Amino acid sequence: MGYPQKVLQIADDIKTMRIRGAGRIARSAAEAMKHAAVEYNGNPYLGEFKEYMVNVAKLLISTRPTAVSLPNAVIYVLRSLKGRGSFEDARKAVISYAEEFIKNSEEAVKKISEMGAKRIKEGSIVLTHCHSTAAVEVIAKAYREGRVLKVYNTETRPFLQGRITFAHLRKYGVPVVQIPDSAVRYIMDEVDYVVVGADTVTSNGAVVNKIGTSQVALAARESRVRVYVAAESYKFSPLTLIGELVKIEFRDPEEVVPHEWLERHPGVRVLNPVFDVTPPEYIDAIITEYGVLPPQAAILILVDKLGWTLDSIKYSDNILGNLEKIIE
Ligand code: RUB
Repeated sequence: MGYPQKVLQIADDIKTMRIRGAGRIARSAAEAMKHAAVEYNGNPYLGEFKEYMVNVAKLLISTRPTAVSLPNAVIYVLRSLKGRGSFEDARKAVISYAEEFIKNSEEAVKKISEMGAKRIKEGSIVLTHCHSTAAVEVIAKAYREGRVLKVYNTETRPFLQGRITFAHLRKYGVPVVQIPDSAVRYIMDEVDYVVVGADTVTSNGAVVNKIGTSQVALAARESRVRVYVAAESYKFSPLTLIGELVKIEFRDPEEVVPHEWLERHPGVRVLNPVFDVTPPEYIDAIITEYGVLPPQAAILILVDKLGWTLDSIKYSDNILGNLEKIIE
């Protein structure tokens, strides 16, 4: 059985980065799961429906490898199938869990903006990198409260997500100064806070975010500038509790250099890693919807708030290969 057009479109939009940013990716994936359930036109048998939903989940999870928000959102919705007695009951459960995930996710960003803004002192200069909805919302709220004077915003090569951040901050009326990524250290003496988002937070508080974030954090540390990470709880990775490493995505060299340049230099190697890891020592706090935490307390979100235990991480090292187990 094929998948609804809208599901295929969302999967393709995530892969090609028309939908991007870990939070938006997660919400769109939940939306796709909902659509898959609404538009299911196979046999009305529970077993068949479950198999179909697992396949949709696999398709969505395979689109991008780094942001854990994607499998976390899909698995949240897939879990709704556990213990269902009938096809109709299962279909309704998928729809309501997907809606619940999206609503909770939007509320989490709002709470983060409120708590995060309070951490910024009046009259501050903030630097941000890439485009993070959670970080932008913290900065915009802080600006409305008179805490932010100006934002330095990196262009974020090679994909230039900084231009999206620029547009959002401008829409909120925040004074923004665009800088190339290479100007971060030059400007850092003027900066009071770095505020960035996260694609994945590991159980030891390391933050995986857009390539260059770790360089920004390094420069901030040298200048004793505070680094805040705005991250909803579904950015925390349960598999890192059992020592899994986060897979860093590498994208097309043509995002870095033009096609003609590559043709003129046959055999040239161009690397395009799109995320990097900032260790917990370089982060002052992670702002979540459950509160502002030192990065070393990341494990509390996974265990206390999300309820993970070592025993419950049964799908271990290969999520894609073990999704069926989640709904047994
Ligand atoms: C986006 C990126 C963002 C995080 C957090 O990378 O690294 O900082 O995803 O964003 P890409 P948000 O553009 O490659 O998806 O706070 O919006 O979830």
